[in-house]
Amino acid sequence: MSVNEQAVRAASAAHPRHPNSPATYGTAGFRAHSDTLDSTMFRVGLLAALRSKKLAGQTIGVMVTASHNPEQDNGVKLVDPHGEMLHSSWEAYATQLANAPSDEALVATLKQVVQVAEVDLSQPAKVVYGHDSRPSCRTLVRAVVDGLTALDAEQVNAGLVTTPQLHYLVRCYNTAGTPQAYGEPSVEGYYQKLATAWTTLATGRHLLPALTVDCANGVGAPKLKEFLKVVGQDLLPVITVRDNHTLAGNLNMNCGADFVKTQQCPPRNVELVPWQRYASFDGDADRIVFYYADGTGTFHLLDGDKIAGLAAGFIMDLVKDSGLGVKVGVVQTAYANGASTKYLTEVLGVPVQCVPTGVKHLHHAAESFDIGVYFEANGHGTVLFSPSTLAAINTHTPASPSAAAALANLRALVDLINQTVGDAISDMLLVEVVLLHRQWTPAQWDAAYTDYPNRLVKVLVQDRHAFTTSDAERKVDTPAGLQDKIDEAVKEVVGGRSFVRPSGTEDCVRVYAEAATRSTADELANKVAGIVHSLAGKGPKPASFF
Ligand code: G16
Repeated sequence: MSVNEQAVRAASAAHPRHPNSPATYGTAGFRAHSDTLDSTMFRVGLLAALRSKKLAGQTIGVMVTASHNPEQDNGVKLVDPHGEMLHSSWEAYATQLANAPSDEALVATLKQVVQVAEVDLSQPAKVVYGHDSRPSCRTLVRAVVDGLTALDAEQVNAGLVTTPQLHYLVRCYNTAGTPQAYGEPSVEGYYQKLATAWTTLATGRHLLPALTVDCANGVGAPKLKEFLKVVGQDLLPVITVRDNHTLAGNLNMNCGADFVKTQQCPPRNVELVPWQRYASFDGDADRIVFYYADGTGTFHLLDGDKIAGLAAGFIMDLVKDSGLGVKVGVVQTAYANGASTKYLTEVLGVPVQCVPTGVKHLHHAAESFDIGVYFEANGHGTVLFSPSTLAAINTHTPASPSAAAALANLRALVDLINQTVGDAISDMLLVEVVLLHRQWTPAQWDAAYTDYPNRLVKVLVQDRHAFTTSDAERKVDTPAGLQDKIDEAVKEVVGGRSFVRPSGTEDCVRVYAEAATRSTADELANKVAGIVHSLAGKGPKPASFF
């Protein structure tokens, strides 16, 4: 069987390539200004159909979202059968298809991909697609559908969903009716699974004061509210703010996890009541960070690193108490605060692995542990239980009533955690369970260790692809000479650490710096940003980078 060239050519003609359409499938798929994405979406639809055919008709996911990016941007990424990110070997095909300069070239590239990837076109294809709350989604989703239709893929429209809900659905479709069945393949099934697990873990405990959640004015707002209706406010008191996902210009604007993490302050116009718990989702609800103000009004961030420490410590206690002989490991990136890595290795005694930015890298590394906890400092992460650990959790015979209780909690935790990808709703529940069981205030959680002061800066450059890195992004290889200059700057600062890497989701280079004091961390960040700017920057050098 061969590609229906006429159908593809005709469909492609309705989705001409924009000269500025994104060139590479990056950290989280394609991302760019929404006006440039129509042809990219159509071509991703084609690729999703091919990917499903390659995998003998297993369901593939397509999520239309630009997550933390501003509202005018959009993006798209593919989800593989177990709910994980598209296998990296197929990213190049996505890039090739997106760059084909004409309808004719697209047909030729498509045929080439079919040949090189050895896709059997006679296989069926099934794709589930969803989108976040961006106004551009409506038309862009239609382009995806046109791509799927051109290759006769069976389609399931998940509609408005959070990114992790789409990942969940993909895994559910592919495991339905097997011993690994992940759950009901519906958003209601997702809510039921999480609510049941939460009820098991929370019943009979003293409730904590309500958690206030900033929904970034994104899809997380309606979805969190739907979930709260299922679980019941009496068992999970939550107040939502920044929860208007339909008002133009609102999404991620001065709020949300990315704003709070990078600005190190609460969402604009949210007054923090001292010692109360707050959390912020990002635009597609796959990230979460927590925070609170102390008695002097000082802001304290509890980011992905703090979540990793909290979760790892709790799970290690449950493993020990239940008598299960399995090991916990943690995966971080270069952005992890040095103090968090020290806490994990020296206080918790847990092995820590450092990998490049991007969920696919963390997820993959976490799979090598019995229980792998992975979190990026920006609040993206989850916990993975290996198949043998799941089997042990299900079959282990506890030696005492307290071991039985720990085991029951571990079993519920397996269902509470979305193991396909980082999930703001599920991670919110994970943190809340630990705080509930420990009866901890946010300050008690925060007391585990004190972050080294740090700063993250964006630098606009001529060509971010000119920046290449190694050693899990801790060293920059090109432009030549840059690393030596960074090393010199770092040497001058007590406790200094800094690295530079190209963003995979925005057109910029990111500079991270940490040091012993706030002022030296800021100085170091500014200095390294200045070095990058003078070497490869675009536009006038900003007076200050933050
Ligand atoms: C995506 C990725 C994350 C990554 C973030 C920033 O998150 O899924 O793994 O940390 O982008 O990436 P970069 O620094 O390369 O721009 P999200 O929440 O935007 O989908």
